[in-house]
Amino acid sequence: MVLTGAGVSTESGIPDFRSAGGIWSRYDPMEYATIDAFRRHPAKVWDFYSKRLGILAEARPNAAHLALAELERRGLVEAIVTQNVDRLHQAAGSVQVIEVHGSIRTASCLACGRREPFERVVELLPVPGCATCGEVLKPDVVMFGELLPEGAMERATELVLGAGLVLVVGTSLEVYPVAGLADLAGRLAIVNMGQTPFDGQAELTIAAPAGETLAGVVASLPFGDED
Ligand code: BV8
Repeated sequence: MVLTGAGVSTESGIPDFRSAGGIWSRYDPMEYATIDAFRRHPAKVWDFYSKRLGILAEARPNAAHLALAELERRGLVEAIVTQNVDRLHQAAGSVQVIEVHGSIRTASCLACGRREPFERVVELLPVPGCATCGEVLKPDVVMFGELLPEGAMERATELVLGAGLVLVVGTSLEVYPVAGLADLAGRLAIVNMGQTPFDGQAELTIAAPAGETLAGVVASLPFGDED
């Protein structure tokens, strides 16, 4: 099974969070990515997200996303657990994708639960309001201090415990509870430019770009997709 983060999408032009020049170097997550910050200043948080929505809407899957989809097609990858909200794994053709930090696909009303699709949310910017009760809609991403989607961690834990290999790609493994999954891995391999707190537990670490590395993995497989 594969656990991915923002580093798998940087080659699609989406900045990550904690690298030099990453999103958190320009925006304080306590001011823009916590549920309390959203409740206090929804317009400010929506301004932050509307900038990201613009970038995410234009982004296309890169060689890393495509390689992971190919590995799933060949039966070598059972599923991807992603912290990304950008939908690029699905756009690359991956089927089994668990979005543990939600997605930008929809936004919901915290008061009455009404849900609006991405395209409608964009029309309602700068501060999308609920057509049912007038409250401000919240992007369906998991903000700091918010619980993860129902069942997501259970499914992710099941996949980690059942996997012959846990392959981590493009995440600093600093955000919980997801980072804790690496602790449960039997065999662990990490493809990540930067260091992670779990490198010492990994059987293999490759500090190289995810695109060329995973494309290289597919190219080096002993058998093609005809088998
Ligand atoms: C929760 C929103 C219950 C979506 C995000 C236990 C200990 C300590 C703290 C906590 C704990 N339990 C809970 C917490 C608090 C908190 C937390 O973990 N804080 C951390 C920062 C200390 N966790 C939570 O709040 C979680 N909720 O626990 O609820 C609860 C409730 C109340 C009170 C307590 C608990 C919710 C966490 C989710 C938060 N939402 N984002 C969005 O806007 O996208 S998190 C944010 O960070 C992103 O979603 C992202 O997914 C996540 C992880 O970041 P990464 O993906 O790893 O990105 P990063 O930039 O860090 O790393 C990228 C890596 O890729 C780098 O290393 C880089 O070198 C590498 N790279 C870059 N390019 C490439 C590459 N590698 C290869 N190739 C490349 N081309």
